[in-house]
Amino acid sequence: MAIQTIPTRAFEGQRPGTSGLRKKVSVFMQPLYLENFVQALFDVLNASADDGQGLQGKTLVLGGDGRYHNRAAVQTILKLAAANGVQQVLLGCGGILSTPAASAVIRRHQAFGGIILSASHNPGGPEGDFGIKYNAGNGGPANEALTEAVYARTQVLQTLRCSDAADIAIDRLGRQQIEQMAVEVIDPVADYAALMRELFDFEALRGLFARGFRVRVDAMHAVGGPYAKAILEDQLGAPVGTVVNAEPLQDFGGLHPDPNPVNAEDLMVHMAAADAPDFGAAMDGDADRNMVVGPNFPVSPSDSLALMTAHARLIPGYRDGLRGVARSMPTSAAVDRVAQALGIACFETPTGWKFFGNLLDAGRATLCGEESYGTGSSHVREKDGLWAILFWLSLQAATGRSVETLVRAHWARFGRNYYSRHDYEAIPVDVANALMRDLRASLPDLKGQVLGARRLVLADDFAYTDPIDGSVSSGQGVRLIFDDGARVIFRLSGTGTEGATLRLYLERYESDAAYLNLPVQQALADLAAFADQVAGIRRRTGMQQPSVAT
Ligand code: VG1
Ligand code: CO
Repeated sequence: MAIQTIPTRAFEGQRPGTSGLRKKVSVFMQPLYLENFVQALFDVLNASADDGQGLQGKTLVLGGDGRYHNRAAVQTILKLAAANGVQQVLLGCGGILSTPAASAVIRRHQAFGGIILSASHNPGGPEGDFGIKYNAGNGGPANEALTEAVYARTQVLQTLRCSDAADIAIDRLGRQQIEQMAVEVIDPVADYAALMRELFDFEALRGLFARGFRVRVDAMHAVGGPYAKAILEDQLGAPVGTVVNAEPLQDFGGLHPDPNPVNAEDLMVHMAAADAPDFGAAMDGDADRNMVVGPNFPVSPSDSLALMTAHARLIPGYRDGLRGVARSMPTSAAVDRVAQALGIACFETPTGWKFFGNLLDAGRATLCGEESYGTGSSHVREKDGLWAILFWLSLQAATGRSVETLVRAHWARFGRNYYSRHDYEAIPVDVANALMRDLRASLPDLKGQVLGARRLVLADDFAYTDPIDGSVSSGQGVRLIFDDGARVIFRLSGTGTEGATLRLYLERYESDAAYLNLPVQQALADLAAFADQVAGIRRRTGMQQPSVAT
């Protein structure tokens, strides 16, 4: 074994997006592409550790969602880590760690940080996507200052340091060695499951299953399967087969591991059947997202966050109440009303979990959520799909009420925020950029416009000042807000790998009991038409309707 110095070169486009660096597998498989990014990361970490020791003496966590290229990438990263001073790596067995589990492992072992290999909800396989992101010692996604520093370094880097050691056995638990670095292969589920036992009343959940409560969790052949099986079937006594598509596959079995009613179609079919289970849920590629569904009754992620907030005290881990809540800007304001009723703070952040980290670390927020099927809490620093599933199961166990009854009672008390996201996918980058540029330029003229009975009172580009460290993130999405609270939001996705994706978010509030049950798209049709009128979506993209509307 020896440490080699290898010449490298700058690659285009190594700037991380909303959640790490995501590219086609073929891009990641170019010689030195992954190496270049990881060496840049290690250079930045070596220069920035508070104790002046860089990665010397430090522990990193490593694992991924098991998609195509995961195993090879793990071996490469280990050899780079060994040559860059890392003392120890905690590696999920088989190279596997769900995103929330990686966060849990970093926190429980007080690691310096961790590398997560995932393109999350993006399709996998040789033709699909791969991704990598760095999480800091709090278990959460690196902040923008760090990801920008890594990007800058990728552009000037000239050499890599890498061990020429043989591959290690990543499927064998226990300790191995590369150069001076120890690799501890750990059970990917154990720490996470222990954390869930601390938060939830497992006895009560066992009772729920013992009484015959029927659940269908669709793991979409992604990394959540082993976690859901271990906790629901092995530890809580749910019947074998409760978790379906449970075996992680490198291409997710050709499914699109993005849990929404469109992509999780099979689950929706089962939940609409006459003999539907009592509760259904799905998770995404790296198991940080969740969709929850009652019989014939999908729950919007924004409503889910609001409901969890309203009932949190029923869960042992949140018995003492919540310090505050946070939602991303495009997420509906349903949770805001609950926070107000509870007398707790509600923060509005840009899209992406990294913006919740400081609020969670400072104890200012306990629950966080995004409209994109993500909810989580201070137990880790990522959103957490299985945690959300256990939360909803616990609510049903504690109240004896169904999903639909819980949600309808919530609307009756707080009113309903009709909500939908329209995605226009794979549009040419220049078309998308021109649309956003022209929209931004037109903002001063939009204020005061009238749509039916409502008037536009705010038209701006969202900027966020982090209340903890004062950092400013601007250009986070165009907001058009009406006097009745209705909102139309535009932003471009930062996780896609093909062209650009325009996300249009529509929301309006309804408190009249006679109008709580409208079809969602119908309830938002005038706002969608307004959005098209001001931004020229159909004219510019040539698309008559969104690729996906959820
Ligand atoms: C999307 C979602 C965002 C989420 C991000 C990562 O980002 O909108 O809410 O945090 O994906 O989720 P964008 O930039 O494409 O809108 V995951 O589960 O893909 O890590
Ligand atoms: Co994800």
